[in-house]
Parts: sequence; C-alpha cells; structure tokens
Amino acid sequence: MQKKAEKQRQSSSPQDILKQLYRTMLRIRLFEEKTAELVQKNEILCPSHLYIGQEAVATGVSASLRKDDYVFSTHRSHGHYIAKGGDLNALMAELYGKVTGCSRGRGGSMHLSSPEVGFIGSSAIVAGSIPLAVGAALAFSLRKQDRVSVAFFGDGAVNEGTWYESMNIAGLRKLPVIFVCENNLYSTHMPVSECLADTDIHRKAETFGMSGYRIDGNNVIEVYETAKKAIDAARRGEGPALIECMTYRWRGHVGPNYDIEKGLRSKEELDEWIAKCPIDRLEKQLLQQGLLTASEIQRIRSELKKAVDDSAVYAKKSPYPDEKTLLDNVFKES
Ligand SMILES: Cc1ncc(C[n+]2csc(CCOP(=O)(O)OP(=O)(O)O)c2C)c(N)n1
Ligand SMILES: [Mg+2]
Repeated sequence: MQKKAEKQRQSSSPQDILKQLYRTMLRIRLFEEKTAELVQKNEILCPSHLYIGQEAVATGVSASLRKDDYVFSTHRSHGHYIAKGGDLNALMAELYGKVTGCSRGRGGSMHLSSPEVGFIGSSAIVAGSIPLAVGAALAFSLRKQDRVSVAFFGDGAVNEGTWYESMNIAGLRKLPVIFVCENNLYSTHMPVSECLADTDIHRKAETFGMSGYRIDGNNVIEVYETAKKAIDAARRGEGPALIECMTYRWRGHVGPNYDIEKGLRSKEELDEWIAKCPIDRLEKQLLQQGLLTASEIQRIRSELKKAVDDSAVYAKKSPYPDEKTLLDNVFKES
C-alpha cells in the first residue's frame, strides 16, 4: 500500500524537480564531507555542526520557495543556506573566517546570511531565529505580500518558551510562516524523550490552530510534497503549519566525529539510519525509472565535487578581514 502511494507520488513529480532535488542534496552532502575533512585537518577552526543525513529536509522544503521568500535557520545551517541558493564560495570562506565570507568572516558556521537569495540568517541561540521568522511573516501579511517565511529548528527548540510564543502569535494572526522541525532524536546528547513531556511534536500544532504533519524526513519527495502543500496554503493566506520531519544526523553534535565512542548513541542506531540515506534512496529511484543513468550520476558527482573543492581553494586564497575594521558594524553609530 505504502509502495503504491510512493509510486503515485513519484509519478506526480515532474522529472526535472526530482533531478533538482537530487543535485541539491548531493551538493549539501559533498560540501559537508569536505567541511568534515577540513576540520579534521585543522584548516577550518570554527565549530561546525554538520548536516550529513538530514539533507532531504532543507532540500524538499526549499524547492517550493521563491527567492523572495525568507528562510531562518539554526546552528546547523549549511544545508539550509545551500538549499536556498546560497553561494558555495562565500559559505566556505565564512567557515575559514575570510572577508569574502557570506558574513564577511565575522559570523562563522553558525551565523550565515545571504539576503540576496532570501536566506536571512542563522543563529546559535536555540529557537532564537523562530520569532524572527514570525516577525518577517507578520511584515509580509501587513504589507499584503504573498511571501512566505520558514523557520527551521531542531527538536531541542521545542522545549524553549519562545517556540510556544511564536507558534501562538502565528496561529492567532494566521501568518504565512512554516515551522519545520528537524527531529533528529537528540538535542546535543540528550534524547528527545528526556526533554519533552509529549514527544509527538506535530500534535502541538492543533493547540495553535494550525495543521501539523509528521513525515519521513529522509524521503525528499514526501518532504517536498508536504512542504509544497503547506507553503502554497500559507501563500494564499490560509495560515501557518508545523511540519515535523523525522531524521537523523550521522556525525556527532558538533564536528566530524560520530559520537559513538562517548556511549551516547549506539552504532546499531547509526547504521540503521545510514541505511536510510536520503540521497541513496532517491538515486535508486532515479536509476530505476531511467531518469538518470549511472554515468550521468557520475558526471553530476564530479561536477559538484569540483565546485566544492574550488570553494575551498577560493576560501584559502581569500584574505582575512582587516584588523582595523574589527569594530565595524558592531555598534550603531548615532
Ligand atoms: C538557548 C540555548 N540553550 C542552549 C544552547 C546550547 N545548545 C547548542 S545546540 C543545542 C542542541 C540543539 O538541539 P536541536 O535543537 O535538537 O538541534 P540539533 O543539534 O539536533 O540539530 C544546545 C542545547 C544554545 N545554543 N542556546
Ligand atoms: Mg535535535
């Protein structure tokens, strides 16, 4: 039955969207693998929270967004930035702390920004960017614009007071904001069941008068179709939605290691989720349906790998910000 539904979903998705989803997930994966390698080599020194394993969420949601829609993100934000169309060179340069970085080398991995593509910003304060997404949606609504704002956040944000306040005002004012929870089962090293009285996060939507969905966050087609439905409805003025995407981060909370050695999660659990790799899953479908051949996949991989490798060369060659500008943009001049 499930297989039949999956087939129907596939046939309803235009081929070019499927290929685009594949390319975006792979671009994120290759960028993150390169980042892991560069952190291991002490080339990148800023703390980096890797997105490997969760690529389908950022990709599936952003595929229905327009450039003038806004995305707000978290400490684990590389994937959201890339999926919204952010420049790879500027991202890598930011991780290197270079002046050519998307935040001019002052933000690092957890404070990315690329307003020209609608990626307004990420924040390291858990749940900190959620009210900003709601504020943007309020502005869209007051100006009668058909734009949508998205707040990405982890399961750990759902025990923060600001999450409830944000959900309430969004529900009350029927704002065009989509709340996307990436439930990867852990908040740093704490299982979600030790943080939340009720771990069915999607059900909390009902309290705030909005639709709530729990979906397979490793199935990019399901993410795309659910997000599209919610985004289209928000754009028509029908109010916000909460989408809980069940997923898993392969690496540890921060950095390239796997956190298995710390005894906080098991190798079996990690292996189970690696077997549910969102990219392998779509790749198999594309091959089976004859939408891509093995050699086309190889070509896409090499092309994306080159772009990622080039971004590291660009970042390394770029200068650091001038010391004299250290206090620029820190205080507002009166
Ligand atoms: C308000 C606040 N409390 C605590 C922290 C420390 N902290 C950083 S990330 C994190 C866990 C976040 O977990 P989750 O939201 O599930 O995102 P994930 O890391 O799993 O992607 C915590 C507690 C913080 N940055 N901000
Ligand atoms: Mg989490």
